[in-house]
Amino acid sequence: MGRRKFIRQAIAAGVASALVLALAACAGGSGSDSAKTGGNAKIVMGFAQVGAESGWRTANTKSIQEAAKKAGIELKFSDAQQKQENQIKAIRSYIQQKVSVIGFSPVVETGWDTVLKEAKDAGIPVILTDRAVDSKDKSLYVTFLGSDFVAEGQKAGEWTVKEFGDKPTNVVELQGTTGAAPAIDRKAGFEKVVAAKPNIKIIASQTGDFTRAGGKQVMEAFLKSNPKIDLVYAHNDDMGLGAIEAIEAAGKVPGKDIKIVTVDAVKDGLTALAAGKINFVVECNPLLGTQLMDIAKKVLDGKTVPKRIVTTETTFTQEQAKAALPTRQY
Ligand code: GYE
Repeated sequence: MGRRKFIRQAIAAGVASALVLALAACAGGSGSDSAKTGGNAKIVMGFAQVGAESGWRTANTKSIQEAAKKAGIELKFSDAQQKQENQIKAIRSYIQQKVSVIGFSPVVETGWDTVLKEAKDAGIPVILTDRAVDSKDKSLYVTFLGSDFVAEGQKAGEWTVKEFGDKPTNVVELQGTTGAAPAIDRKAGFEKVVAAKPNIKIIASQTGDFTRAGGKQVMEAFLKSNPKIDLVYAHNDDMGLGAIEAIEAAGKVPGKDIKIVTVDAVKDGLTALAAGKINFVVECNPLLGTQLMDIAKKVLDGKTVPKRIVTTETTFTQEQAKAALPTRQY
């Protein structure tokens, strides 16, 4: 090969490989931190949390903060006080700050398409955790990490059917936040199971907003207008604990005169279960932090992650609560 030809070829090869490198950088560009920064910049996660409404939420927030620290991820955290408009503002501010990735637990299921599209257009991947959105366009988020809330409702329903058999049973339901995925799904799961038993009737159902105060207030009203209540189905422990206060104030014995089944299995809930004031608890695991950080790293590395990652969970009887409490983390 002549010298000139060799040089020409070498230049062409050099140009081609530079092009490949540039293309690779562009391809990873939509949200890829390493592509944007040359591979060694710190990951910044903006996390739009629901609020601080329950023991579950407190444990979830702690898990996310601790896991971010461990993973070396810088966390920008916002508490929306259970208000959708606050979460939308938080997400917009994360987009403006050009965070690497957004973690998000949507307070309600509907109304997110516009802001999620803004994140997508800015090339920032969104990871849903804990609660889901009902967006038709699944490309608006990378994955949804969290529990199967319908299954949780079904477990509460199955226990109810076993516990009450063919006895005429009046159930009052304390729903979670109106429009929230766990409120919608826990209601549907429970109803699906008890529908097969005409002796079990849901005689009243109202939201207590997932808070202890809300559960207490709604239970007070239920007690006033319903002389015969056999079971409280509370969508979370905190509302169940509020109901206990209302039942005791009305001169009745929770766990005996009126039975209680709840969801979450936080320490306070399991303590009431072990004390016989609650009768059965379905677990919902709030410790999602480590998995969330792992997913964020994978996504920013350009790896694919499953569209849905379901948390594994169990249930607790009074005896099982006693055994679990000494080592319970949350
Ligand atoms: O059950 C409740 C919290 O979204 C699974 O939110 C979560 C729920 C949890 O307020 O305690």
